[in-house]
This record gives sequence, C-alpha cells and structure tokens, in this order.
Amino acid sequence: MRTNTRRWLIGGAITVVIVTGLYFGISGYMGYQETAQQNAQLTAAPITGVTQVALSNFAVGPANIQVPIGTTVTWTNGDDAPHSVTFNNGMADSGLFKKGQTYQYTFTKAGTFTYHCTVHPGMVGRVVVTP
Ligand SMILES: [Cu+2]
Repeated sequence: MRTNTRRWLIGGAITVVIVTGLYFGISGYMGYQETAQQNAQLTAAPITGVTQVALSNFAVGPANIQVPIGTTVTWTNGDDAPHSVTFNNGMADSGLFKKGQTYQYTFTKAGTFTYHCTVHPGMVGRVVVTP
C-alpha cells in the first residue's frame, strides 16, 4: 500500500515535470520562431498594404511596414504580458496595454519611424511613411 502511494507520487511528479517542460519548450520555440521572423523582416524590404500589426509571442509582426502619409496603424497585444509601442524618437508612446487591447497611431509625417516595447527591448518594429 505504502509502496503504491510512493510510486503514484513519483509518477505524478514526473508527469508534472514533463508537462511543464513541454509547455515551456513549445512556447519558447514559438517565441523563438516569431522573433526570428521579426528580425528577418527588419532586414528585408518593408511590407506594403498592411495597417494591422500583432504583438504576439514577444515579437512584432509584421515588423517592417510601409504606408502612405495619413495612415492609421493598429497594434494588437496577443500576449498575456503587457506591451508598449514606444517610438525611438519620442514622438508617441502607447504606454502599457494588455492582451486583446489595441493602440492606434496616425502618421502625419513622411519618414522612417522605429519603435520598441519598453518591457521587452527585443520587440522592435519599423514604419516607413511615404509622402
Ligand atoms: Cu512587450
């Protein structure tokens, strides 16, 4: 009886370790993929025809977009952690916003505007605004 209980406890503990490991392994791998995609986009030509940007798995996607002047871009947080859209030149800062919440900004000047998340400096994006 006692041996069975001990075996059950050890089995339970092993299961918890395996499930936890799988959870963090899979979510970590997904985050890695998203970050790799984000960084690849930043070195490639900007994507046109997009005004919706996801902040998901601790990465920005698409991370590099090009829009005409006067365009409103919407960022949506898809993570359990809060994120911000903070422009490196100080022209705008969303402050922290939560999962499911959005931030919008209308670009009124031409130029290249980079931004990051204040909590996660690895989350980086760029908006190229054409006249
Ligand atoms: Cu963040």
